[in-house]
Amino acid sequence: MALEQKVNDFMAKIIAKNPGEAEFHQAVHEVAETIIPYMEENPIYKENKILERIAEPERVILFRVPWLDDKGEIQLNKAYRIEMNSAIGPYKGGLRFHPTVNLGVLKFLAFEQVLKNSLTTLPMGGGKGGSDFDPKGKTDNEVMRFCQSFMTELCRHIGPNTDIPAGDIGVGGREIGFMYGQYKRIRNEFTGVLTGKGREWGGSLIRPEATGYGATYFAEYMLNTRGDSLKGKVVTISGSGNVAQYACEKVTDMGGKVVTLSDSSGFIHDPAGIDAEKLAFVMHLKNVKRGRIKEYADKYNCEFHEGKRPWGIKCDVAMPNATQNEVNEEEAKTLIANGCFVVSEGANMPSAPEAIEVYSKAKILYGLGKAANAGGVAVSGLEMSQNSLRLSWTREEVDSRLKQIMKDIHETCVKYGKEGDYIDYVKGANIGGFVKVADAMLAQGVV
Ligand code: NDP
Ligand code: 2IT
Repeated sequence: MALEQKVNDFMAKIIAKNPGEAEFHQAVHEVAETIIPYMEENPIYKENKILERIAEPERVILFRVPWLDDKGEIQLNKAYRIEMNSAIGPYKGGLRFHPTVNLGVLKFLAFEQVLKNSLTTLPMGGGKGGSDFDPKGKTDNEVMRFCQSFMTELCRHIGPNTDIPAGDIGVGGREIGFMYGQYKRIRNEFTGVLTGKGREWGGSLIRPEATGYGATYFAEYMLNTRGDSLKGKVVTISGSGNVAQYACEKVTDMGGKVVTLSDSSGFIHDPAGIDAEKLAFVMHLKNVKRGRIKEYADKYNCEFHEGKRPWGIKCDVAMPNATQNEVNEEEAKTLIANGCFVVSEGANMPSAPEAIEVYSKAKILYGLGKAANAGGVAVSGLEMSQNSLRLSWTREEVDSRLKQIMKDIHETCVKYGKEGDYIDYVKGANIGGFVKVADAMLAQGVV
């Protein structure tokens, strides 16, 4: 049977078993395309149905979250925790609070997380969770009451050696604080059950920065393979949240020029570059005032493109740092036509399959999310280590470990993805992440 047919047959079963979960199908398909050929050469994985097993969560927890808004009215949200795979460590992965959250979205994220965590070199299994709660427009008190109600149920299922959640879209320091307080109150224990904690109460230095810094280091390592670097490069970034902010900071530190940022209302284009002072404005606007990116354009007198994404702006490097499927085929073609030759994904699955096809035909340096954005969860792993040691490392210590991990991930991609002069990072990351989990599952029997 031709390989394509094998992938199609495998996907037909996944689709039948998980109806309506489009993002989950998309994530599994991308992995199946590289792992099915690999299993032809390594039949032990096929005989042991490893791919089928890793595409089925070990456990899914679904619960309701009732809470009272400021008017005293009852509000109700749906919430989930997907415990995807614990072959190489406890379940680990973020929580997303966004109105688009549903089972399929969280299963795609949990599936990606298993392979990503394996790539980090640290002993972490994969999970993901969240709720369709929208923090936008809510008061701090409403967010607190929601987080407390959410954790009142979630706390039965997680633990520092079982399942360790963290942040993702809509979950930052404020939400982690409220959830940690409630966990501690119910369980009467001060442990490393969440990562992304504040530095005074068990958090790690560099965790807030880690995803954006890591995706930037990954771009640099990709450029190094062509004897090049970020110095002097024009960079477009989407998003203006946690990942986008620290990517912007690191790119600028490394000599690049960031010319765009966005939110769900549109993007700003600042040809002069978003320097440290302008970024401080963005951080205050987004993290404290919780305002819209358009205010940047008003303040610095540059263009705001309402309802648009930044991929039409000429750049050398693109960093999609907002959300899934935010670069489509047309946008990928435009990027390439404008000379972009590096894509480093801070977001999870931001490029549609057709966009990936375009990158791979053009043979650009394409660092997919599960490799390029693994720095966030890697430093979460380092936060867990520090919590277990009851010590905290310096900024320099954590940053140098982060850099080394991103370098190791890059090397794993090269090891499994090198084809002549070209490095297929999709193939490299998928196989590199898969092998460790698959071997652990083989060793642990039919579980
Ligand atoms: P934040 O909530 O801090 O920021 C998200 C940003 O993306 C905001 O600017 C938001 O705009 C924009 N955005 C979100 N959803 C959409 C949408 N549907 N359409 C357009 N814009 C959107 O999240 P993070 O920065 O933490 O996460 C960004 C991405 O990075 C996600 O894909 C996440 O999974 C991934 N990631 C995060 C890690 C972390 O450690 N935080 C680790 C690894 C990956 P608006 O405010 O208007 O909604
Ligand atoms: O997608 C991700 O890797 C994250 N949101 C971070 C997960 C974590 O546990 O730090």
